[in-house]
Amino acid sequence: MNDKLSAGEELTEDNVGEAAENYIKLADTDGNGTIDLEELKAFFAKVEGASEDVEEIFKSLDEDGDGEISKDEFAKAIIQAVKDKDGDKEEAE
Ligand SMILES: [Ca+2]
Ligand SMILES: [Ca+2]
Repeated sequence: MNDKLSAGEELTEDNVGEAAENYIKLADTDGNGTIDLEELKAFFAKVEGASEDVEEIFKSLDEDGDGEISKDEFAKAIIQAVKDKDGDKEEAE
């Protein structure tokens, strides 16, 4: 089992699927391969303390609104986050 999660590794659209899978494994306590709101809440509570925004974050991640964050949805969110980070340089416009 590969539970390595290297935070320093650069994420690209090629490897983001794998990264998303790793993150989902961390939060997916019932092991069904997707993250529901309760799992996300528990995950946030673990990594950065309880956040009131978890429901908002969940909604923004759950693009198709089925109440679960799939690997693909998570991957898109990671790509977006990486793009936002990279965008700092170009935000002059
Ligand atoms: Ca789950
Ligand atoms: Ca979904």
